[in-house]
Amino acid sequence: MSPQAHRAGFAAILGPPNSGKSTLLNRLLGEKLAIVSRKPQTTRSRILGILSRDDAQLLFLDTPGFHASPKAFNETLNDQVVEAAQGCDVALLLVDLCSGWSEGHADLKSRLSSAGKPVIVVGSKLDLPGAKDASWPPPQADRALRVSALTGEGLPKLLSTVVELLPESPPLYPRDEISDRPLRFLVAELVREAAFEVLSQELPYSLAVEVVDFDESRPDLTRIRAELLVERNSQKPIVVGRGGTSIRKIGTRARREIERLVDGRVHLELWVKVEPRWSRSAARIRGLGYN
Ligand SMILES: Nc1nc2c(ncn2[C@@H]2O[C@H](COP(=O)(O)OP(=O)(O)OP(=O)(O)O)[C@@H](O)[C@H]2O)c(=O)[nH]1
Ligand SMILES: [Mg+2]
Repeated sequence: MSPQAHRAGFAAILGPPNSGKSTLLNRLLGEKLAIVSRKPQTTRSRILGILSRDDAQLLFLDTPGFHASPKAFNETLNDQVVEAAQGCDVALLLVDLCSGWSEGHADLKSRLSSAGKPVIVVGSKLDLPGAKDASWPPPQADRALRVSALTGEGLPKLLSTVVELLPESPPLYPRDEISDRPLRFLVAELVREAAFEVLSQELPYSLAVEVVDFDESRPDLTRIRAELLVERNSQKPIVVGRGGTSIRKIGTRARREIERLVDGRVHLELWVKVEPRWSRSAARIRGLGYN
């Protein structure tokens, strides 16, 4: 292969909940595409982040945390993880250095290796105290490196390792695109992230966000109306907060992030709506973009 040949392909970011997958994606792209929180199971759907360089186009797939649970909603999540892994050229298997290698890692690693996928085992959160002393690399890893998505340490090496494993190919997506998800979905996710931050422990797990109106007709202001869906009447006052304080805080935080994403002024209107059992309906989950 000639040294200047262009490469392109998919790298799936896999790992247990909270291992830092979404943070890594955002840092690699330099954009807030995927939402991040301290709570596990933040990511609900596959998100593609596109990094176009002169020599290569890297297509990173953020995925929900990998784990087993009998609930319909969690099964949908696990299917996506397996699907993302099967469709990729390279798998990045994240290991939080402070939590270590688990049975889930070993299982996924052996499934990927028997499917012939190159796997880079990525130790995450290298900046945390104790991370550098944690046992490394895991014995099952044939390629392993450690990174911090917070400081950027190890990321250039990670990128060059991924590029070497990608097939020779022209770019697969337009070079100016950063994601395959519509802006509406990214906006809904930023509202969900703000709700995570403001409500913290009180957040109903089954909170979803739907952008119901997205008006870009004025050049100086984007008007957005979004609904926060909860499953029970009793959850509505939690999201609204006393005298509306929580919903106002969510709106302020989300608006700031959305203004960065759309690069302009935003008017954001939020409503809380009770929609019983949305998380039990596969069609509704898809409709909300969580797949
Ligand atoms: N110190 C430090 N914290 C990190 C780093 N990467 C992620 N975190 C933190 O770890 C937590 C989880 O990060 P996420 O990126 O949401 O993890 P995830 O793997 O996408 O989690 P799920 O989507 O829930 O599966 C957040 O509080 C992040 O701020 C890192 O490099 N250093
Ligand atoms: Mg995530």
